Amino acid sequence: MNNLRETSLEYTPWPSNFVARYKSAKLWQESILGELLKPHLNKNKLAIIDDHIGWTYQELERNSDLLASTFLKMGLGQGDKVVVHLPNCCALFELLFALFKIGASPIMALPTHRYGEISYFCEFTQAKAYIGSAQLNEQVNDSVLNQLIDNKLIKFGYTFDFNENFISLNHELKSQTDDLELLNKVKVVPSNIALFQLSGGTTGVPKLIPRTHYDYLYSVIGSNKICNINQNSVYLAVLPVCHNFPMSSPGALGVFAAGGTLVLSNSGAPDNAFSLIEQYKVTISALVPPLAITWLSAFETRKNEKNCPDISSLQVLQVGGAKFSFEAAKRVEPILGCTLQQVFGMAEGLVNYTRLNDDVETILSTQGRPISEFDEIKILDDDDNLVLQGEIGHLLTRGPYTIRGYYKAAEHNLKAFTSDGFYRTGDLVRENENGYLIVEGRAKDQINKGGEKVAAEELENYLLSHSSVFDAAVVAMPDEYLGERICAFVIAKTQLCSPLKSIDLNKFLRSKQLAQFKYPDRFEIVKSFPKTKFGKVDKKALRIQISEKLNKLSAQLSQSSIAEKG
Ligand code: OOB
Repeated sequence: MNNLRETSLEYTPWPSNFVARYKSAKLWQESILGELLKPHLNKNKLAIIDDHIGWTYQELERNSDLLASTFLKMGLGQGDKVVVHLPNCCALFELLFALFKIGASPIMALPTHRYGEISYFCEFTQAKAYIGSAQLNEQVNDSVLNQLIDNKLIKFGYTFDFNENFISLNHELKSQTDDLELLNKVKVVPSNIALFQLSGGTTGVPKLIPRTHYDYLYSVIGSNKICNINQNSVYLAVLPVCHNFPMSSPGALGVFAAGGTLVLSNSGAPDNAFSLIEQYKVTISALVPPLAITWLSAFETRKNEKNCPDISSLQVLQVGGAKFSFEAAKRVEPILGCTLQQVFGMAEGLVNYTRLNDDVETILSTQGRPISEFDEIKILDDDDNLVLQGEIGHLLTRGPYTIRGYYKAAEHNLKAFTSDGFYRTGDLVRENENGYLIVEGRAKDQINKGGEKVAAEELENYLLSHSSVFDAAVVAMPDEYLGERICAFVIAKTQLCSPLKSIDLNKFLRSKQLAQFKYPDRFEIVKSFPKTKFGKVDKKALRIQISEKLNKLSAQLSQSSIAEKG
């Protein structure tokens, strides 16, 4: 087991004057995530519901205590890393609370991640355990676990199924015990890493984001105040709940902090979601823009039907993760009858919200303002000078819940953070006269596929490892539904026996076992790339090139369909 001293060296700490400032302003409390359920234990209140079961606060607390004790007996504890790879289910929270309580840090993998990403997380963090679920996809998860074991990447590995018989991870580990003695001796301090979020990334490999109990709890409590989360709140999570948005903004943890109820589902499909809203009288949910648009269209159609579900309990719909267009934002209140809240956040920290009582114009046309008056914002030009009020520039931020450095990434941190600790978000924004941010674009080399982030460099590296590829450049191409999709421009090596085909590249990438959303939606095999005056690949020109080509193709398509009809 690692000791606390080692654990604390794994992240760039806030300088002591900032620690003092955040503590004296009572932003950072002497509390840990593992204690979040405690104030609500005597209310016999339902804390969490999934497709199979529901647990009260007491049950969730008890199950996670037992699991925590089991882990301690197995030799898992303070400072250990555990890769958590589960769908939205009650057992996920049983697991997370167990890990928080013993001072081990979960790495919050997404259900869509595959062996390619998971093996990297295990290796890079020297994780002791991997916990997946057969329910995610039997073959996939079994094979992830088997490969991790074959390659000796972890000490403990579990996949578990859950249905009426297997509802609790604790059951699966088959070590139910009332002996909480070991657990009672564990002392977890709030400056420790509570969990690792994953960065959407711009580099060859995903970066890990160490979030401490101090900073994460503060962001949750701050979010609760803004979003009016209280014991009557019923939050429906249909996005993968390990992502920072549904986990902490204010998300699942916000609901637990306030004593509300969390409803978990693995499907955001409108019919499923609307019936859950009706059944559990859901008051708030969080979506990415494409899903929000799907809900809007579906409800607009169903509204006048006789058996239209009653979603009148829904007070707030949060939309974030990617830019929500003004046109779509305008439809939320009239169609769904609830308040829209735009959320512009990042797993590294800073989260901006429109406020529930903001005027309509602000709600529809801005991405909100920061949680805290202690969040510092700078908007800079390309030479790191402040832009004039209202002008577009690079967003930098520093504050009580924004990390000071990625985990074990000293070199990258020098670029991603300024010497005085500001994080370079890579987003292009402007600030209106009321301090609200409007996201205008992105300077980072990333594709945002409807909220799912793909680092161009990660895909380029994989493509470059193909024996027939000479060079690769991955860019975003416009998409009506997702906002962006992925286009990979590839130059083949000369003197190949047979021409390089998209299908070969596709097959090759799939052999790397990556998350489905990372696979390019289109390949363009070209002879050369346009270059900037500094000799770098001109990605802007490539983006224009593919966007013009798609426009032409769709014009041709609509002409031929008119001709056919005629
Ligand atoms: C959230 O977190 P990440 O880490 O997956 O992605 C962060 C990036 C931002 O830097 C920005 O580029 C983009 O996603 N983004 C938005 C946005 N919200 C996030 N771009 C435009 N408009 C928005 N509303 O995506 C995240 C974390 C916490 C709360 C909400 C979202």
